[in-house]
Amino acid sequence: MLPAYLEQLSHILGPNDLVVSPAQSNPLLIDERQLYRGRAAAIVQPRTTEQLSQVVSVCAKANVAMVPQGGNTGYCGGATPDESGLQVLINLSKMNQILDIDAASLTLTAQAGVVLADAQNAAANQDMLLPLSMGSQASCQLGGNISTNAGGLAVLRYGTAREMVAGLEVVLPDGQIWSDLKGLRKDNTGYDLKQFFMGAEGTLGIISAAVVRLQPRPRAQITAFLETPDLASAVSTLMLLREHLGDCITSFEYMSREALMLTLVQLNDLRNPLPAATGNFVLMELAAFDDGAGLTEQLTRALQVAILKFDVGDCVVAQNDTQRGDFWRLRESIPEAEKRAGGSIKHDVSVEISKLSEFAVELQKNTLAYVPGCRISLYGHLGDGNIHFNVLAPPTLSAAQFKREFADPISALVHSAAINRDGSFSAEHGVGRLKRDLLASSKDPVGLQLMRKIKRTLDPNGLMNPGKVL
Ligand code: FAD
Ligand code: 2HG
Ligand code: ZN
Repeated sequence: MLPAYLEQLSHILGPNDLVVSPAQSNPLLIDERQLYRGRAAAIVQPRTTEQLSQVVSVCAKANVAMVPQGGNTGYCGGATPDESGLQVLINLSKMNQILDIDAASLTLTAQAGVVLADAQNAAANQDMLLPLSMGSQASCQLGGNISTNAGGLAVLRYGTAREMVAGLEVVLPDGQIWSDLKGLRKDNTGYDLKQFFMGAEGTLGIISAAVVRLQPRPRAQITAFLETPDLASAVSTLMLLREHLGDCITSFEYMSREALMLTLVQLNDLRNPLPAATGNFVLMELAAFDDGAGLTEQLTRALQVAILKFDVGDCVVAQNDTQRGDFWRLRESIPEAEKRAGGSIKHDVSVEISKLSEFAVELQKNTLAYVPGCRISLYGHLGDGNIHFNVLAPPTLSAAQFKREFADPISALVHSAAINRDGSFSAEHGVGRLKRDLLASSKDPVGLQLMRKIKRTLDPNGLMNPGKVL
């Protein structure tokens, strides 16, 4: 016989909204990186905020823990239930309606389960830009993006997910609905409550809808692929370009030679735009509100200075949308390339941009000394001081054995290097289950105490995504 609360859930949900078939449920119980395989008492897919609220209320009354899940692309196991089989997985995929686009206010209001790419397209269809973008955009959801405070490829100009949120609706751990979807630019009526839920990774409530800020859509994008000798030169080049071009620079992504070559080997339909280059690479993008000719000229002049001062090499500018797409595909395919090579030990660390080069050089040296022959796929959001320092097995070891034996010590090396330089051990992917202990051991004690107090206040029974973050 079903426990009473499961019986109640089946009355709240539509007949197909309780996932029962293993073909449907299995992928939802494993995280993107296959670090965790959970079990669930039930997997539910509500369609409305009211249904979601009733589901949460039933679980709360039965003292059953809940795990919110969006597109399940997260990197820290935050959306996977534990192995007990006692938690209810609340998957938001069916809450996928765009509710409103307001051109005057430049906002888009949507249910939390809208896939990021669908929200981007809806904005573009009305000649506006939703500037959040990342390699997982075909699967990740707005609610997941906000809950992880996702970064991505245009933080340099537009900020992280948090900076794009103008309003939220949240189902609290007891089932109450807190709604602030007015999307006001200005509202100084006390605490900014929505901030608690952004980056909380589903530990304080379930985001059911959001108002996100849009931007005017640039008329032209100048996308350039540049050869650079090293990170230090790339950082200096960015500083110089900022002086010349101001905040037209929307992206400035670094790709080490090793990361790019790995991608070209693993995805053999991709081409290197600079086949003769022997150094490392930067993919940068500028936004213009005219035909872009003037900005291209300014960029060319600034790069001529960078060639002389910082030894940068060749540069190729995309001539059309297809070429632009090809450049971006190279950058966005690096995670897939690592996966095809058997996987990597992944890190997403940040330090002040002025310390980035020295940090990475020393870390590379120490990592290679620890595991001679390992391959370091170093790339990422240079403009944000955030790099992915991903380590792949040396040719002498299988990827599986390498990850089994070396994941912990190499991650300890990388994370302590970032922490010792006043950096962050998780610049964009969050904490989840994977880095919970690291947070507990490295966060400032007063900050940690405050976080625990907030958790206890909003979720006194500890039912919302327990075991994650805190
Ligand atoms: P999920 O993985 O489903 O969940 C993530 C966390 O949020 C979990 O703790 C979950 O409980 C919680 N959550 C999900 N939905 C809700 C909700 N509605 N309410 C409350 N809590 C919720 N991340 C970046 O920041 N930048 C990148 O550039 C980037 N690139 C990526 C590229 C690839 C190829 C992949 C696979 C991942 C990448 N990621 C990146 C990581 C990931 O895509 C982001 O963290 C994304 O924001 C997660 O969204 P999701 O909908 O998949 O969330
Ligand atoms: C990116 O910048 C993502 O491409 C993924 O944050 C990084 O796979 C990774 O390590
Ligand atoms: Zn990233």
